[in-house]
Amino acid sequence: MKRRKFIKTTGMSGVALAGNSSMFSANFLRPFSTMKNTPISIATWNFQKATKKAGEMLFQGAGALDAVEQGVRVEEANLKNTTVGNGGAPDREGNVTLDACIMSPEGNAGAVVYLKHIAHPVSVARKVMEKTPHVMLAGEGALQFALENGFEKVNLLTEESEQEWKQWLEHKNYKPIINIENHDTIGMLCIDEKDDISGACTTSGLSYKMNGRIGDSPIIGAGLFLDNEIGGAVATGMGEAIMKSVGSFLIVELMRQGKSPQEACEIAVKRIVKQNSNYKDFQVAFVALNKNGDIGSYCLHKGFSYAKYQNKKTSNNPSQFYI
Ligand code: SD4
Repeated sequence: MKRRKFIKTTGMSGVALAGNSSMFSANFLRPFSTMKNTPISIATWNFQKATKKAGEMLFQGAGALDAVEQGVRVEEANLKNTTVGNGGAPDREGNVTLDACIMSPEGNAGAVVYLKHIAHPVSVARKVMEKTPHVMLAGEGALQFALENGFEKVNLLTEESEQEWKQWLEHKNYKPIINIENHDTIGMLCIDEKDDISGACTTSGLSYKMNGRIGDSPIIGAGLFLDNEIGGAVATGMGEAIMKSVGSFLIVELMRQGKSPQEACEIAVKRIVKQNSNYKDFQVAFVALNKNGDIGSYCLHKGFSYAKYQNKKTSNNPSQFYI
C-alpha cells in the first residue's frame, strides 16, 4: 500500500502503531500536518447533538446544505431548548414567532421571519431559497407559503413555556440581559467533502420580545453570512447589536482581507463594544470558519462555547471572551 493511502485509511490510528521508532521520523509525520480539517460542522453553544448529526451526514458524503439543515433541525425539535423552534419562549403577547435563514455554497439565501405554528422554520427558509424568486418571507405570507408546501401547523407553545410566560406577566420585567442562562440560538456552519460551505441560523428570538420584533438570526449578513471562496460566520446574542454591526458579513470580509477567523471574530465583537456604551449589559458571540477548516470564536462575556464535529469526534469548546 502506498504511504499516503495507508495514512489516509488508518488516519490518526497510525499513532497507535508507533512502537517502531522509525515511525517518528519527519518523513512519516509529514502527511499528518497536511491532514484535512474538513468535513467539519460547528455551531453556536454546546449543541453537540446537532453538530454530530450534521457531521455524521458529512462523513457519509452528504452535501453541506443538507447537513446544515438537518443539523439545526435537531435543536428546532428539542422542546427543552426555549430559544429555538418548538418549545421556544413566546413574545410578550404569548405568540411563539420563529426566525431562520440558510445559505448555500452558491451564495443563495432563504429566510423566514415572524413565522408562527411551524416547527422547522429552517426548512421553510430553504424552500423560500429554492422555490421562490425571493430571499425572505414574513408572518402570514411565510405561514401561507409553509402550509402550501406541506408543512404541518402545530402549537409551538409548550405548557412549560406558557407557565413561565404567565409568571413573567406578573412583573413584566423586560431587561434582556442575556448570556448562557437564557440563550440557545443555533447558528451552524458545515464544510463537506467537496469543500463546499453552507450555513443556517434559527431562533425564537429574545424571550418576551415586543410583538413583531425580529432579531439578527434570519438576517443575511447579521446572524449568518458565508462566501464559498472564503468561509462563513454565525452569531448569537443580542440581535440588535449584531444587526447594527452586520457582524457575520464583517467577519467574512475581514477573513477575505487576510484575517484569521479568530482575529476577525475579535474585531467584530470589539466593534460592537465601541458602538454600544451599554455593552456590559448584553452578550454577543460569533463563530467563524474559513475554507481550510480553521475556526475562530469570540464573545463579549465569558460563558459562550461552540460545538464541533471534526475527524468523527464531537467536542464543546469554550470561547475566548472580552470581559
Ligand atoms: C436574537 N440573536 O433574536 C437572537 C437571540 C439569541 O440565543 O441569540 N438567543 O436576537
